[in-house]
This record gives sequence, C-alpha cells and structure tokens, in this order.
Amino acid sequence: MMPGTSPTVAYVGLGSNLDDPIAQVRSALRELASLPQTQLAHASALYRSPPLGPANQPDYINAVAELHTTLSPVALLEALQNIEQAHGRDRHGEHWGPRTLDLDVLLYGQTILDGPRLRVPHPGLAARAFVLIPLAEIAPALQVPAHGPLSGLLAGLDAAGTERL
Ligand code: ROI
Repeated sequence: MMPGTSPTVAYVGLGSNLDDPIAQVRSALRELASLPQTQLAHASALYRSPPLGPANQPDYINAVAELHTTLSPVALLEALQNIEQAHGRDRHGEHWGPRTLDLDVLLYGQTILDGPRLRVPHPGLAARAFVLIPLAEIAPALQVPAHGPLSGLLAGLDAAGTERL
C-alpha cells in the first residue's frame, strides 16, 4: 500500500477449543494489536458456543476484532496464519475438528473477494451465531457486503447456546 493510504476497516473472527481457549483468544487479541500497519480498534467480549461441525469436541471460545489496517487482504490473511501457527495450529486434523486457534478474515471494508485463498465476506458469516453476535456487539450498524444490514442477519438467527462470558 502507498504511504498515506487510508486504512480499511476489517473484521477478524477468533475461535479456539483446545489448550485453554480463553487464554488462546486473549493472547491472539494482543497479537492482533501488534500487527504491522494495523490498529486494533475494538474487540468484542468472549463468548462460549457449542461446536458447529462434529459434536464430539469441546465448546468454543469466540470473539470478533475490528482492525483498521493498510495491509492488503492477502497480507492480512498471511499475518493471521502466522499467529495461528505460533499458537500451534495443526492444519492436518479432522475437517471441522477442534483447533487451538482459528483466525478468519470476516470482512474487509466493503470488498468482495472470491479467490482460491481467501473469500470475503467469510462464507460462513451469515449463518453463524458465534460470529454474528460478537460482531453486532462492536458494529451494530454494519452493512455486510452481499448480505445487507447485520441486523437482518441477526433476526434470522438461532442464537441458542452462544453465551457471553
Ligand atoms: N464452532 C464454533 N462454535 N466456533 C468456532 O469458532 C468454530 N470454528 C470452526 C468449526 C469447526 C466450523 N466450528 C466452530 O472452524
């Protein structure tokens, strides 16, 4: 990015259900705050949610962070993957299985991307209570590209089980 380019408002989803998930998410928030070219503008509370996917895994701790960044979408993705790896993320486990730390680019401004590495808005965003509820805490008036108002997505949601800590 050129110097002086104004930052983009990006939202990142955090999730963990292994190795002290609360500590994983808290330390990941601190690491997001120290990314280059990036400010952590807001962080939601932590939420406990039942697993989406195989049920024989622990509940998740989830949160959402608002970043103001001049990193490109793919540079941001790579920075998130570096943090995941530093948390011992093993990408060879069962599909939708448990994980020490998952960091997803949920939204990158009003950008829509449909690439092999990165899809934005995140394809699961519109249906996942553990994303939408913390997102609404920090950005209640958000317009979600290709989906419209966040409030509309929340209205159609089964929020049962997602509990604010
Ligand atoms: N389920 C919950 N509740 N929270 C997550 O962050 C989460 N992440 C995942 C899958 C395995 C889809 N299930 C999840 O990647």
